[in-house]
Amino acid sequence: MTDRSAGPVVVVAGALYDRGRLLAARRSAPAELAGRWELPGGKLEPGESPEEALVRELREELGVETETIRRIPGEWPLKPGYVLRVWAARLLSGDPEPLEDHDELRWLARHELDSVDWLDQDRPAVAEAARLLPEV
Ligand code: 9L3
Ligand code: MG
Repeated sequence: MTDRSAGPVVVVAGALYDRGRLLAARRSAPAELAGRWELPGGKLEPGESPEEALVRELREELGVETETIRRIPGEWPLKPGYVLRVWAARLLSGDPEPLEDHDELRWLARHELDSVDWLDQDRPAVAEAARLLPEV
């Protein structure tokens, strides 16, 4: 049984910015989420800080090295017992590729953010993350 005594399971996601765009990733699994778009990331492992977890997840899923910049304010419920928290991040090296859990990636400018079918839970997080994008 999952020990929830320390609070909800934290899922960290990255608002990864490059040249005025935000990275969107299309999930390939599990079946009920496949085809929907998200800010990439995953669950914290024991002993990790959220920032460490995010850098690891982005390395595993996208094959890139990143650094976190700051937390995007807010916290969004996922399934019961899970919450989503988002950090702004920037690329240090590499070109993101959908190595694990995704089958397509897109860099979206502010005016393109509505062009993909975001996971419901990611929509408010993306709206908050969009505030750091240039106006045009
Ligand atoms: N989730 C939702 N939005 C996100 C991320 C990274 C994750 N931006 C949800 C999907 C899964 C759970 O959190 O139900 C764990 O994510 P993962 O470890 O499968 O990426
Ligand atoms: Mg993931």
